Amino acid sequence: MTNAFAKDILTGLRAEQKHLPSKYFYDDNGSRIFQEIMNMPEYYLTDAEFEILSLQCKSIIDALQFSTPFNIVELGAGDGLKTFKLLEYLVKHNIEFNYVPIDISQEAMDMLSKRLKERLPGIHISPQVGDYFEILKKNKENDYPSLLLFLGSNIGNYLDDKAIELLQLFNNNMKKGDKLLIGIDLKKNPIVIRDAYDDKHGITKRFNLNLLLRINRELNADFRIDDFDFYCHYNPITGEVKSYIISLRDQSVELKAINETINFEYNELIWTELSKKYGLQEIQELAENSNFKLKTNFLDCKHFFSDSLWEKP
Ligand code: AVI
Repeated sequence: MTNAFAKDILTGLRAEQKHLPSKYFYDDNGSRIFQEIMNMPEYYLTDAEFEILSLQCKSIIDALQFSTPFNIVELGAGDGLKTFKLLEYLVKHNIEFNYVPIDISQEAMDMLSKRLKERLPGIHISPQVGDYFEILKKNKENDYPSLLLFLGSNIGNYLDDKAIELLQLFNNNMKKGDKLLIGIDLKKNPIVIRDAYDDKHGITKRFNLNLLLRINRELNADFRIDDFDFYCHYNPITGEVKSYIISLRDQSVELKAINETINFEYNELIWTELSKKYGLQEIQELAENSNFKLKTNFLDCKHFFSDSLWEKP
């Protein structure tokens, strides 16, 4: 089997404890549902990070201590909405920089460049579509220093060892003195976190079940969506939100494109996502374990979220 999607889905569904990778949530429909999540008042992460990047842009830029023009390389830029205030500040203050948004979606990059050129005339923007590391490797050759942006608590979707592996890879593709601004969701009142993920509108449930629809479409499968439900749980000690799909009956599902049948027991769980929350001490450890030096944590006024600035020493 050559198709990575088919391979990953099959490995997850054949496992003793079934699981599906959350990176596959984001087909066109899943990306739209994620926009709905980010617009829910309960999903505080978006507003908290927007507040940090709007109100503290001066402090963030001052903390970079770059004396020459620099690159801002945003990993997974999407619609670039969060970054806008930071870019606006730089343009307004005639600070020289080149913005390099990276995303897997060509459409998202075309729209982002068009909008930014309209709203911030004179901005230097070099959008890139493709693999983060290929692009980062090229950027390492660049003479100017770089600020990498990895926002939105994306790091929370990685298991501890995978998070360190990813951050070390970032590190290896950076120059001495380059900075990383990483968005990290903080531990807080567990009720706030529970309400953001186990939302009463059922949007996060739709986000999860959409993955079954994607499997139906791409692997010619016959998941009956009404026979599955959604469950999620926040553990305030470990900081882990874990999301699951539940099989509501004994059933089997055919994946015709790959000639496979998967059996589900009544109440069997499929683990779909980890969304980890960190304490400030854990952020310090994460930075050290991935060979960075933590410079400053920029927090929102409620102390829900941190945009943490790290340096490659
Ligand atoms: C993309 N990622 C940081 C989101 C999160 O909070 O873990 C995805 C998400 N899952 C449920 N709601 C939002």
